[in-house]
Amino acid sequence: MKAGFFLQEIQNIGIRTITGVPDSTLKQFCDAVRLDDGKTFHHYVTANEGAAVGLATGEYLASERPCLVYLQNSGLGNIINPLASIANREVYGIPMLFVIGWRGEPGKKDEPQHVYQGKVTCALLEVMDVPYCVIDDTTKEAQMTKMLSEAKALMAEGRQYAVIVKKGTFEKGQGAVWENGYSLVREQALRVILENLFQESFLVSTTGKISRELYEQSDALYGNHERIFMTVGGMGHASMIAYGMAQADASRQIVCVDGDGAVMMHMGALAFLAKQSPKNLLHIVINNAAHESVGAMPTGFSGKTYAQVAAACGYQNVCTVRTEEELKEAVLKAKEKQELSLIEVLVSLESRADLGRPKETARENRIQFMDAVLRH
Ligand SMILES: Cc1ncc(C[n+]2csc(CCOP(=O)(O)OP(=O)(O)O)c2C)c(N)n1
Repeated sequence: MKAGFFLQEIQNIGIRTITGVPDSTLKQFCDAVRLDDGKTFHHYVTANEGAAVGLATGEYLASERPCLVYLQNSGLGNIINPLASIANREVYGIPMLFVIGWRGEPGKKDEPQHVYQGKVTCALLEVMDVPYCVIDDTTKEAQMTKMLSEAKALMAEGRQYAVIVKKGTFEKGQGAVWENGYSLVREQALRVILENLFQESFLVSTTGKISRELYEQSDALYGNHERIFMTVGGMGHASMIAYGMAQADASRQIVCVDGDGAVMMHMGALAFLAKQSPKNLLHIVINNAAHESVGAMPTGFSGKTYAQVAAACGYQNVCTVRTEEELKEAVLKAKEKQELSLIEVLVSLESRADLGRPKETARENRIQFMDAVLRH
């Protein structure tokens, strides 16, 4: 199905606002929304999926129009609370249409963080009182039109409806391409971080390609990756995992390697970390101004730097760097200072097409990591 056709149908059922957090399964849909560029739809990338449900609620209160909320099924966890406690028909009855990318579909090979979430996706919608349909590359346009007219009827009663989208549903169309103006390649930045921190620290890395690149780079440099805990799912929680480790034993140096989209997702962690101010935690934010791992949709960030946000929260030592030399200098300074530090690294949108994935299971990685930690 063409994403353009889907958007046309969405318009026909009265939707004017599209909001959510991007997903690789929905890349063609996301690209089509970006290329629309506000001509037909208002479009907002929110900090997290629950925030999109909030926005959709406000749009309905103000205009009686339902919104489209798009998300990867990993984001279901983030919408559960506003869905159950605001939108559900036993509360306010706020209509909205969810478009959900289905990672970890049973029977299809996918990464470990998607397996369980994929298995419970339909059951979660059922228990949340959200009727749904499932679409794939065999779904005909006429079927889609019918499903969306059912969605429209349900939404007229204050209900929600979900379209679950299998991998490969939307045809490849015109990709939305942009550059962020930064030249440092993320993988080179990660190499500098490893060269200067791996041997004396434990790293907690964020969801997406940052973890995959760190895994490969640390294997290349040191022949192992045992000092890296990859937060493969639970996007936005790496810094709190890092804090959990830092507070458990102050003699260990902990480095959180975060992404800008992930920091946005649960930005309250910055305020919490500043209040605790662990001396043994270094927070590095790799900022490419986008959700690069899932198709490079720009994040909804305002343009101020993450270093400024962290400083305003109360981090003691912050800086923003753009080159390998600046990064190395910032890391050495943070090591010397021994206070809560945040280094924001501005990187380009490049990544390798042949980037690998961890070879072990998630549980094996966790065991290797804990062995290394407990040996320390
Ligand atoms: C709760 C949740 N929502 C969405 C996703 C899909 N997802 C995986 S990686 C990623 C982008 C991460 O962006 P950022 O932290 O900026 O790192 P980058 O990919 O740009 O390196 C997204 C949205 C997810 N894994 N979990």
